[in-house]
Amino acid sequence: MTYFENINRIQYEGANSTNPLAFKFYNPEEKINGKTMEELLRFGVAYWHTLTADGSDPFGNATMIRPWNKFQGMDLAKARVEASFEFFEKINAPFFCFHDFDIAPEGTTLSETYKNLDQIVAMIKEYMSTSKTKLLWNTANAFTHPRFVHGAATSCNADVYAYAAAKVKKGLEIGKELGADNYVFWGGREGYETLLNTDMKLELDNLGRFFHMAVDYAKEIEFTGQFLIEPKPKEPTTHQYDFDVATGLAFLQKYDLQDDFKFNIEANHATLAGHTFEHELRVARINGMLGSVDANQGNPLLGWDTDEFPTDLYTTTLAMYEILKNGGLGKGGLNFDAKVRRGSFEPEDLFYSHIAGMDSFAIGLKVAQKLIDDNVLESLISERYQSYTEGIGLDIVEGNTDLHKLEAYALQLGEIKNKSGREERLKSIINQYLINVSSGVLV
Ligand code: XLS
Ligand code: NI
Ligand code: NI
Repeated sequence: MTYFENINRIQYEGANSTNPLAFKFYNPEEKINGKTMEELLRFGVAYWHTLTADGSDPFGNATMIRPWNKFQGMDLAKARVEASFEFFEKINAPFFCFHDFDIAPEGTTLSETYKNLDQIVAMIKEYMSTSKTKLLWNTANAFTHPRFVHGAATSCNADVYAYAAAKVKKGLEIGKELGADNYVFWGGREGYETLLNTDMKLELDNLGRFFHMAVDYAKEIEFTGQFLIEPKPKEPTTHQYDFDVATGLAFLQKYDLQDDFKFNIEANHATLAGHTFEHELRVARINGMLGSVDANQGNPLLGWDTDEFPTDLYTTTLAMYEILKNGGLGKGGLNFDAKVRRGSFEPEDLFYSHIAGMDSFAIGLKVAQKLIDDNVLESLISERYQSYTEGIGLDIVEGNTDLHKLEAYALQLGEIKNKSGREERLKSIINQYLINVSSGVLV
């Protein structure tokens, strides 16, 4: 059966194309610094937003018109698999991602849930054998069902903890079966509402133990995917434990997990934490912890996770700058953890949204590469920190000084002179590159 009847495979047609169902900038085969755009960008489709979500929100019912909605239960799950691989093929997606809950309905018992999952996983495996689309990551949904009301690996209820552990165990088996490149932990309800009823230390210690058990099990079954933590500061809980990359890193270091994990950084979670997307990428990068990306954007006027498709070119450029400086994403990718707006309810909106996101990151990639090739930011930055390359600055960097020496040096200083940071000049240079590179003036 065909689900997207009137849509053919999306092709690259170039910047002047007026065909809404074509890529204008994302040319998968085009090489940037020796690698194809497809290899560098590693786009992924998020199953939950694209196949499973229905457009309902706290104030209104489902709006999405989806050709597979005529089915129910396991038939619906199977129809979604068929539709998903048609979509992956037509949008030319190299990867996809899912939660257990997105692909198969929960049964009345855990063993029934496993059975449902096994059937769908077998079907996905079959489709994958003839598709180029691979599994970027999977994860366990331990936040939707009422049993997770007080959390999962940080629940006050040990039975819930055990149940969540079982879901992760199954998730790792599924990841291995489908050859996932990564396994993600987003702390859905791992956080708290009020300290009045919370043993924060026990919850965090339990979370540390939980991750150690996951690492041990992955070794036991020889699952070789990269483990990723996806930070988020709030929503659904008021205080999410994995607030941002810096908080997550301190947690991993405290529990001696830093060598087994990296981060999956979501743009909208960064801005909810009061950071820019590129800040989170930078913190991860300079600590060797940049694993993968949930590519979306928030709405600056709203205080929650709106998960919009990424279209802000300034942000995609600065994000790709960090990713290129990181030497790429390794096993990670750019997963569109993004949903069409509730008003964009027709099936073809799924194509328009992915095209918008893929083109926006393709522009970001090209502009970032050009900024790096021309040494634009780095040359200004090295000039700015020039004082650390000689004299007292070099002594500081090389660890050859102490407070006595620095005091003696400071006492003989005359008036200290600083230089301008040139922020506005830099922003206008980035604008110039954005316009010139995307219009083909600078190649
Ligand atoms: C929710 C998260 C979630 C994770 C996967 O805000 O972004 O979708 O990516 O559990
Ligand atoms: Ni996400
Ligand atoms: Ni999110």
